[in-house]
Amino acid sequence: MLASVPIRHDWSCAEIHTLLELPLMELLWRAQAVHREANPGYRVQLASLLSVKTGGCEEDCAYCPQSLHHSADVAGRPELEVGPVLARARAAKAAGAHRFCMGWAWREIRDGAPFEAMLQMVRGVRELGLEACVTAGMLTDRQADRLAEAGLTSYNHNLDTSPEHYDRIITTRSYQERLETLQRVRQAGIALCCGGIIGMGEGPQDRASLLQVLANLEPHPESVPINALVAVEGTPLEGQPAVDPLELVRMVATARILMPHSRVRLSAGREQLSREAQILCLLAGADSIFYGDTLLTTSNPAVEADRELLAAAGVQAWQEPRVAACVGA
Ligand code: SAM
Ligand code: DTB
Ligand code: SF4
Repeated sequence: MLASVPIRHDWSCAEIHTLLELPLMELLWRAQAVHREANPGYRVQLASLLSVKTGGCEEDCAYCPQSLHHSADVAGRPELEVGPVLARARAAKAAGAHRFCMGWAWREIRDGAPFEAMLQMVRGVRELGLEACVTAGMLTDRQADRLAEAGLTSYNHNLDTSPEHYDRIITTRSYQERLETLQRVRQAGIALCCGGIIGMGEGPQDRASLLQVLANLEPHPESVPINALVAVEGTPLEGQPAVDPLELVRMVATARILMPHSRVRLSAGREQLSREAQILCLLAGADSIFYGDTLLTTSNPAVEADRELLAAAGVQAWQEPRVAACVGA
């Protein structure tokens, strides 16, 4: 527990909005104070991402190139089997990754052979000594329990945006269903990875409202991915203007202040950021990135570029599970 940073779950939207709009130097100063205490070495977790089941998803998420509803749908890619997935996990580990995240373009987890394969993948990734994360939509209590038994470290399920802006982005699943999924994950004892996306036409109040829902979850999600929209051609959001990098810095800094112990992951959209903007995000409190040249379907900076980025920033990657490295913290 941090000595001087209170952990709160009662943030008001107005308080968060005020933080988001502080003069940048003041916001960075406050975020730094929290970040330096929580993570004095500025160490960064490298998480590699692999799409196991790509495209053909029945949900209509307006940002997503994997939705059946959009002409961007990247259909026709075969679902990956256990062997090739574990080979990719081994390669990610050899390249220095600490967590291996696997994605399924599903509305919800399906029982049967694909779920049994998912469990084998989780076991295999854990046996390699990596943290394992799955993102595959909604799940049942039983599926959450079985994932926990298989050793799953974390389940990613994003809120994506504010409750107020949500209906303009997704109509096939409700905000409430997302919150219930998060609850199921928690009840099974799996760590939560939950965040959102900026750049989808939301206003400053929406960003504050998304952060309010996240920060008022008790406990806070263990990791909070902050994505900038990757505006993919053929999705309804293809024409959205690029996010101002300083807006992303503000989002990261505010998330850090609100959720001092959470891993704040600088996620999609890094390819559009300069090296300097990424370093500002690290300074503002980001302590994790996706590592490897693809996200799920879109590209991400090359491994070599990220090694150079971390070297330029003078920060190190986690090599061991964080609990072991932080005993007593
Ligand atoms: N189908 C599952 C689900 O929706 O939870 C798992 C995969 S889904 C692609 C995981 C997350 O990726 C989404 O919730 C969204 O936050 C993020 N994402 C997808 N497409 C994106 C894009 N074009 N730009 C930024 N983030 C994106
Ligand atoms: C998250 O918040 N962002 C990642 C991960 N969790 C699953 C996904 C980003 C996807 C970007 C678009 C794509 O590559 O398809
Ligand atoms: Fe499907 Fe997930 Fe994409 Fe939504 S974000 S369309 S649920 S793969």
